[in-house]
Amino acid sequence: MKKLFLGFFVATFLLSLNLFAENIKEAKFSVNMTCEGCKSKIEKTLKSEKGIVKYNTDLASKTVSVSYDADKTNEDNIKNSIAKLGYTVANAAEIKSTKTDVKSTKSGCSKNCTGSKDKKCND
Ligand SMILES: [Cu+2]
Repeated sequence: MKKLFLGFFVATFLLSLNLFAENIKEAKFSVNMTCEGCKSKIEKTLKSEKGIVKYNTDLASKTVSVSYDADKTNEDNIKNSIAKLGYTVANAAEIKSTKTDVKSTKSGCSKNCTGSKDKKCND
């Protein structure tokens, strides 16, 4: 009887470990991307970034939404990898509190960027 109880306990424990194996979190950033080129540049980086489960970049609202595995990466990592491309990145929450206007700042491809939504910047 004791063995059965122990077996049940171990099974429950293993099951719960499995359930919480993936610690998925969501983050939303405001990024000063200006054209399709910026968008694809950022998407390429997110694709190669480890721990990212899902991402969505929206040029119209200049936002990047990411779902990530919190055991493998964190918000700052993702933020930094976009910033490394030359963009200004702010958390959606930070924008509200500090009123950082990311949208009006120069973008990472501003040298070559056409500034047009439809035209690609040549980098
Ligand atoms: Cu661009």
